[in-house]
Amino acid sequence: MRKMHKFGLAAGLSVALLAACGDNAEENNNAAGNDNADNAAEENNGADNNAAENNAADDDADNDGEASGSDYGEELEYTITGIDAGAGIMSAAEDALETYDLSDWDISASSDAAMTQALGDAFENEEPIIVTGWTPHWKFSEYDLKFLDDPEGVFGEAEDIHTFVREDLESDMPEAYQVLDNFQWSEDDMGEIMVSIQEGMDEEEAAREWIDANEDMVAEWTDGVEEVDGEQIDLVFVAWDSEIASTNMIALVLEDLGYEVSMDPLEANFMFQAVADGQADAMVAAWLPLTHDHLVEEYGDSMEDLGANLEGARTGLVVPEYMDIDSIEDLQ
Ligand code: PBE
Repeated sequence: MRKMHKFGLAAGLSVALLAACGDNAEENNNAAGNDNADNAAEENNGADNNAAENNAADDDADNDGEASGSDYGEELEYTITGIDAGAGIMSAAEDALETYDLSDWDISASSDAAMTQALGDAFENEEPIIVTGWTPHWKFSEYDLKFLDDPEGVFGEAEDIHTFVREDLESDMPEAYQVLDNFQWSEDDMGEIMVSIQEGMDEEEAAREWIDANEDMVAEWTDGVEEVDGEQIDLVFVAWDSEIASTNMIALVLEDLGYEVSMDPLEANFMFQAVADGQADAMVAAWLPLTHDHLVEEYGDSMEDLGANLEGARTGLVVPEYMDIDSIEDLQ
């Protein structure tokens, strides 16, 4: 049986997720109840924009759907839609503002759930939006999106996602250690679980479905590993959709081996700290070499890096295909 919420932070997260869902319903109703798209757009903007900016934005949209980077700036109130403040991609995005001289721009902190919500709202009205984005992520299957070019390489090249375990896990829990050490899958694998969850499947069910469909791969990870008898193992993660998918999946594999698994969502730095302190046993959510570099620098010496469980992930600034910009430089 899986335990959740040991660190008591999940309650706050759930509230944030619920709030995001509530917003969604309200905006959908507005849009649906409105025959005139312009009115709907005006109502959506009205809350925080001034009238002049709304008009400018509407004119662009009405004319030819094209706007230069600076027009997008005004339309977006020079705001990039970010995720949780502790995410590595948020610091990378701040670096990007500096490197590309985008001092007019800000990054708003929210959450993965709120960011994808905003993305959905933008697509509904074909409005511009810039988000901190990454792959693997279901948003790329749901929406036509593109990464903005990053000629200065602020977001780095491809990232790998590493598994880290606490010191002494190998001697304390050799079976779990072996599985975690063997665990390796692809972007598509992770993506399948993410899409199922996005389509409404329960997280654990989506992970189970993937495991059932990929028995051979799972059998490689557990090859020769002895079953255990209800030993407790604590996994930590951050509630990014990618990590929700991977952590649920590996938790089930460990449960199938006989472990009692707890899964606790934390902020990124607390996730690293928990493993470094030995409060938690493992996490499968460290993005390297760049995204979590500062956290590995701080905590890496006190834990064990079991290497990449997924190769070829990517982070950056992401926009709808219908936007007429291709590079972060276009925002200048
Ligand atoms: N992410 C997803 C994380 C790592 C996993 C890119 C949002 C981050 O930025 O820290």
